[in-house]
Amino acid sequence: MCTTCGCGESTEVTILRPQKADAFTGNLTLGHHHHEETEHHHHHHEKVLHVEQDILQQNNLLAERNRGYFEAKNILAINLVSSPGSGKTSLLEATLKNKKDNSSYYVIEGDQQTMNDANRIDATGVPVVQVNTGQGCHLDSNMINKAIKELNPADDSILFIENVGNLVCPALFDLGESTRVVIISVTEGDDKPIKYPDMFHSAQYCIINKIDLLPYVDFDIEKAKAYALRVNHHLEFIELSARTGEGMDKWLALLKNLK
Ligand SMILES: Nc1nc2c(ncn2[C@@H]2O[C@H](COP(=O)(O)OP(=O)(O)O)[C@@H](O)[C@H]2O)c(=O)[nH]1
Ligand SMILES: [Mg+2]
Repeated sequence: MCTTCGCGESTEVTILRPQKADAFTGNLTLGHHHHEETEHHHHHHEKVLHVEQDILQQNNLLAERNRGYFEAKNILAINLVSSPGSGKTSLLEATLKNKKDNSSYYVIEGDQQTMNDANRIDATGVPVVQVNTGQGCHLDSNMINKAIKELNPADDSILFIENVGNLVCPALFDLGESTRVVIISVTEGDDKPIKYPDMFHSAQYCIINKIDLLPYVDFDIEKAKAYALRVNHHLEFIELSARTGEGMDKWLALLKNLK
């Protein structure tokens, strides 16, 4: 849980546009509510629980406002979650390069540090902002609220939110998205869905990426799916390779369908 790892108490994030680092909106101090009682040692466990509920409740309130904004503007907001390196940015690059519809696309990139991913998206010509979370290991609804004010996505567009690479904390934080997609790559081991069930439980779709590497690793796709279905029997799967493009048609068709 985030209050255990401490990320819920991190307050400094920066929101940046590629190549315009001087035009950034400033250091945003995101005020998570703190209970003073946590300083006391008495009833320690009880107090920690209160703080955790408070952070998540605040997050949920603002997430609903984001959701209302997306609904009013008919924006499809997709939250991409996974461990670091499973291929979120690669999938986005392949998606943006191959898009066939006329929808406008926008991207919010989340990482603790660097503009690397925003620069990769910027190279495709799609508007993007980078959220650097500093110590934080997830995006929250407040960061998304600030980022969409900076990005100003058009009506009827598709907004991809690439969350911080982490299979634990982002599961807890509703951003106001309409769709959550968890990505697992075949180099990560097929037992991840039962080791990190919250993430697979909170998603509607599961992309199994890097299938071009299947001959070299002992990843059992059917086993991974069975584990994932054990924690979420509604989960739908798409197997693909962001590198070779195999299976990308199914993902692009899903996007069209969701829109
Ligand atoms: N072989 C292979 N490598 C991939 C694929 N997708 C991503 N990668 C590589 O995996 C690494 C991490 O990818 P990245 O998109 O940065 O992952 P992220 O951290 O989830 O955004 C990079 O070296 C990518 O080139 C794929 O489908 N096949
Ligand atoms: Mg990335």
